[in-house]
Amino acid sequence: MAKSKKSTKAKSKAPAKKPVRKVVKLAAKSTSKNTIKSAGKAASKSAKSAKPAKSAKKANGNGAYPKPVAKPFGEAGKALEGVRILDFTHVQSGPTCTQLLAWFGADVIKVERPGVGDITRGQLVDVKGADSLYFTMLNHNKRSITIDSKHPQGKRVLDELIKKCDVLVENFAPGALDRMGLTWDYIHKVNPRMIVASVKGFGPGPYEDCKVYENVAQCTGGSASTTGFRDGLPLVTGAQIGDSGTGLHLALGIVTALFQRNRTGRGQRVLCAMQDGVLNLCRVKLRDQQRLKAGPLTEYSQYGEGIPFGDATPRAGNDSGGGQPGRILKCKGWEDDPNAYIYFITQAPVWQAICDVIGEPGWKTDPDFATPKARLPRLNQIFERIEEWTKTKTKFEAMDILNQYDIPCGPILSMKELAEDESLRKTGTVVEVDHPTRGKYLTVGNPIKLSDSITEVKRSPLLGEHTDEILTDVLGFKAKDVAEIKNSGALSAPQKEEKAA
Ligand code: CAO
Repeated sequence: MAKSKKSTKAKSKAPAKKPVRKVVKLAAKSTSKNTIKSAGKAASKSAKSAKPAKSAKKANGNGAYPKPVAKPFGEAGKALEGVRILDFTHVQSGPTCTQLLAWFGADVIKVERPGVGDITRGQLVDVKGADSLYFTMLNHNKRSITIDSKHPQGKRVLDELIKKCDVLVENFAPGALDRMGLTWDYIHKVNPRMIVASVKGFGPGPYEDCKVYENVAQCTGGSASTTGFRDGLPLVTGAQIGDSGTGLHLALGIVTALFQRNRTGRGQRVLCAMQDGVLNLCRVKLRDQQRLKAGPLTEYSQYGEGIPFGDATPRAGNDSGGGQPGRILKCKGWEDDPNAYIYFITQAPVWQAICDVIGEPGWKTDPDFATPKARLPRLNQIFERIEEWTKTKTKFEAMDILNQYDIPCGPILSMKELAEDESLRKTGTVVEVDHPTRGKYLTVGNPIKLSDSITEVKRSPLLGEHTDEILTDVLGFKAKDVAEIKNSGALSAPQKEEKAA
């Protein structure tokens, strides 16, 4: 804020510059190691000084914390080390969740149908004979075991897994887990400490039995009705807020249930409905729904355009969802490059700097433009004028200039630009992984950085790659039992039809 005040004092022609902050390349300067080190120091400091008072201990019921380990940050094991996950997930929502848990150090055992596996292994295939990117990018750091969960010997293996795991995660269609005989009552009886976490399309109610995919959730969770332009169709977004968004919610639910289990000693069910997850992410649109009662939504473009509001939150194009008006504006080259645009926010504290940058110093004092309230009915005019300026700069030039004055903005980065961004590579947000059948590919690494639990992104497992080691090392089956289970056909693809033909 203090910095912004400085820039607002700038004289009309050339606003006072402060040292350039190259935000796009900023992350390149601070390597992940540096970030981790400093976060680590801060954490270690607070850990040393954090001696909770006796009453505080009682209040939150955590009991005594162990003495801080002496090992350097990042070398004391991973956050979820010791937690074992029975991963019954498929497609995107569930795998997003269990991948995160695996990155935090949980041993994630993915149970897949023999011969087929997670259906995404074979969807959108780009390298013949190799697991698809759809699969590999959602199943890092996991182990794979193939089990026919409806075969009696498969049930035998699953029972042992239930005893040995802490969490069962699934996103089958409603009722599928029960049809396998794995009801909550059954699981809870076999292992009372087991947490059973599920993604479903809907929570209890009229649609609870429906199968749901990403875009259905975006439509039923309020995202589609509020995305797009007022006079156009409802739109779905490219961000997978229904699938990956719900997976994120579920991961938090699981970690929270694990934390509570430390106190209660028992597991519980965790349910995330995709509709609920999307609605949670659309919270501000429900806010606006209620604000409609108090009058028009003045920060929406349609207010300035004199178009009356209906009885539901309208689509607002690229208007900013907050109290600071923003738009996507053309930059130099927009005629040929579909991503030559910048998001520009006319944040009130930097209004004077904006006026100077775009060459409209008179707007700083003009009563029609000087205050946020006065500007609201004139947003189209204002953004058209700003766009005249942004069209003279590339999106990166505009970003560099605007950042000197703390004017919030962001270039529209293409997937190509993100894939090639050096700073994202350095922080481990974009990672190159090697895979035995498909070779090298790029993936998104763990977006959540912990200073004491460093993520190493390991390739996804081949179908059934770890079946033997899980049967023997995790479940302790003797060679005789392994042979019996394998010979029963419970772990392999059925071949009867081929023989008959
Ligand atoms: N052994 C034996 N059978 C197995 C098995 C295994 N290892 N793994 C799965 N199956 C069976 C299931 O038991 C089920 O059989 P029944 O219906 O006969 O009991 C069958 O495979 C199909 O499971 P499904 O209904 O979950 O899969 P689907 O392809 O028909 O539906 C989806 C997919 C995603 C629509 C559905 O699972 C769903 O609605 N899930 C909840 C919401 C969700 O997560 N959606 C997001 C998916 S990501 O876009």
